[in-house]
Amino acid sequence: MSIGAHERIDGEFVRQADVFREWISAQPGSAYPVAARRYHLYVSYACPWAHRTIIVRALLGLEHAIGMTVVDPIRDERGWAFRDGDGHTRDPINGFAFLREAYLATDPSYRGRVTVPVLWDTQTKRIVNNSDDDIMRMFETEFRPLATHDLDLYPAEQREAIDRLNELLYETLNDGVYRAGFATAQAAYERAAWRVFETLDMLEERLATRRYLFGGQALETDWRLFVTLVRFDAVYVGHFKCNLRRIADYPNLFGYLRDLYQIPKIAPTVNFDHIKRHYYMTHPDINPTRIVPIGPAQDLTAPHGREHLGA
Ligand SMILES: N[C@@H](CCC(=O)N[C@@H](CS)C(=O)NCC(=O)O)C(=O)O
Repeated sequence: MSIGAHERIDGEFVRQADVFREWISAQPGSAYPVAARRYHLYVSYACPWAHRTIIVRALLGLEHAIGMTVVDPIRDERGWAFRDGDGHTRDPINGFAFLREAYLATDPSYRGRVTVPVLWDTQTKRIVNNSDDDIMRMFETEFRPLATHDLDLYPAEQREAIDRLNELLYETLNDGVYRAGFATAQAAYERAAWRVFETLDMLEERLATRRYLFGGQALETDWRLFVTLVRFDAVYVGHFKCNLRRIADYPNLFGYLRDLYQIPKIAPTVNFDHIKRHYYMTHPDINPTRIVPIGPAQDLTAPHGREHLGA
């Protein structure tokens, strides 16, 4: 299957671990020093993990310091490709035709999956990091001096709580929807799908009294959650069979999704055309006809009514 990773145990989907995990740092003597215009981000608007890095770059106003190139959402057996099209372009940095070339330039013996996001170093001409967790954190912390918008998405006093909730959300929801969608056995699917909704139910309650997950300001965890919520009704309900409820059926979660969507600079990072075409057209085992559904009819710009919920 041409999906995101993977061995399978009992019909269960297991995501490949990230391979390149070098750290860009402001520390003197760092092999990868923080510098404007040295690093370049290769992303897909379709991919939730890449989407997180796009969001953090935008929120901090790092666009001037870190370039970004978007791949074609349609991926065939050759993998992610750079082509001119609606919302995606050729690679202006290296002239690569395929993202695979970045992986092979970094490690000629690389045989793993070629995934987005990728943070490329234009100086050493190799991938520094291909983990969305690391890339987000480096942008949030190491690159903060270069940010044009001063924003702390990972406040020191909340780090433990953030890390804890991130882990639960990743296991049950961010990756949980994939475990449901890519399961090849009924039991594995059901296990994953029930957990998705247990977590959504828990979040619905949590967001009844708090505007964002940790109070009055959206932090890293909110954005990690957002990328899954924004794809949920458009893709995960149908394509991944997570159809117990839609986000639109959860009043608090749906309001919260609209609230986050309406934060300045976020809406342009959400490309439903790329999202829908990518999932429905590049998982032939799940959707062999490659037909892209017309819905849902949803207005994320409608009033969210959550301003009164403070901390
Ligand atoms: N763990 C990775 C996940 C990245 C990932 O799995 N990306 C998917 C797209 S959503 C991908 O590029 N898959 C390509 C493939 O498996 O061929 C991260 O931290 O960024």
